[in-house]
Amino acid sequence: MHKFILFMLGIMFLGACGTADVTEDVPSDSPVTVIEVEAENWQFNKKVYKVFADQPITINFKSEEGEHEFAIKGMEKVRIKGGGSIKKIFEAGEYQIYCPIAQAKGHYEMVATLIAVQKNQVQQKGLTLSAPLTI
Ligand SMILES: [Cu+2]
Repeated sequence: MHKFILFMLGIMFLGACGTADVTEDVPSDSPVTVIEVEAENWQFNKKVYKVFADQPITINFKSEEGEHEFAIKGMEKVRIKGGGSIKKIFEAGEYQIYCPIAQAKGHYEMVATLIAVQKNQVQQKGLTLSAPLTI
């Protein structure tokens, strides 16, 4: 019975993938080691930045419009004014990116999420993707 269920899941999986362009989906959701953060009035260029945990991440920050700053809640040393780059190692988890220009109109609305993902979690996902082919 178990084998039958696995077989059916395999069929459903292959069916679902048959029409989807898998190679296009994976990179956009994959963690990276370099992120490009661009700020404008009054937002960052992305809502979510996904990076690898436990390895050096380069953050390149640029104020495309107006003058902004890059900061991460709870990490006082992570701060870029106007533009520049820093390297930082993150533990797995979620962090809040914000623009710390205090009490100025619009800046406090500038928030985004940085998600640090452990490398082995990504690899496990890769294994489940190839599993139906071995049935
Ligand atoms: Cu700002």
